Amino acid sequence: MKVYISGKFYDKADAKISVYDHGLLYGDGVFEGIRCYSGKVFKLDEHLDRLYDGARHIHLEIPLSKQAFAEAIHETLRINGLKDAYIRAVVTRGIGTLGLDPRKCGKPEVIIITDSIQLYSPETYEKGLELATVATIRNHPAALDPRIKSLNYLNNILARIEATLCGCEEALMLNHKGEVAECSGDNIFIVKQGVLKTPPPDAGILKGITRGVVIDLARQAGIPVQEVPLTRHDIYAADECFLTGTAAEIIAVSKVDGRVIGSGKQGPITKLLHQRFHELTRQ
Ligand code: PXG
Repeated sequence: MKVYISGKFYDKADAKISVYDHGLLYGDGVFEGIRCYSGKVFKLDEHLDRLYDGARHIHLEIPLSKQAFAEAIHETLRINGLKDAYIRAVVTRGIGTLGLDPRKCGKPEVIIITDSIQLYSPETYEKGLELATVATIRNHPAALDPRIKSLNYLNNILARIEATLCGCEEALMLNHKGEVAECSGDNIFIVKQGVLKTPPPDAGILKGITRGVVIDLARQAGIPVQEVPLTRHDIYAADECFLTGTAAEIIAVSKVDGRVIGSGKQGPITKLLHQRFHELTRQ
């Protein structure tokens, strides 16, 4: 497997970044997780828009146009002979000094890794995922806006550790207002009386690309969709609950904090959206 680093391709074993890179020293950078289905990169423009918006926010100038970035992704897939893949695009601040000042860094590094990803077992997709609400709240948007997919994922990792300690595979994270935000690496949806509901972007969440696709698919299927603040009560009392993300795609939630959600199995609307998503990506 070849890895792209700033215009050159390296074997996986030789694909290395300096220990002085502020991406490593401070988590200073942005990234994307993207999927390629049957040779077509899924929602590439949306992923690049989010990457470049995040870079703007952190005052990081990506040394490639969006078009050149897209070409680099396609070239990496081509060199590795991949048609179905998970793509990790990373832009770091670059090599700097042992001080925070990003002005002391040289050129940002652009990294493109192509590989595969399987977050959950087929059995978990079948049975549904168990969540635990964790004490670690999602980053306050005024501190580090969750809309930036930054290289600093400690907030999410801490949440994941807490979930694991509770015997669950995913964490339900609340925001600073105590409302439901999202999971450590996925957005959350519920169905209540035929209405699909998910927290709005200003609840302090990553505005997931899969989330957007699922909202579109639901509207096309005539399912009413509401982007509204949700509480834990809404989750516990939901008829259905599922998560969305590039890696997980759509996965049903069977239990939250020990409460069985709906029937405890993948509900009819989750199933329909899962099928539509599959048709869209595997057509
Ligand atoms: N919330 C958070 C915090 C995320 O990190 C999502 C929601 C879903 O967004 P997308 O755009 O993917 O629908 C994410 C994305 C991994 C992995 O390695 C995690 C994500 C994406 C790809 C891989 O666990 N999270």
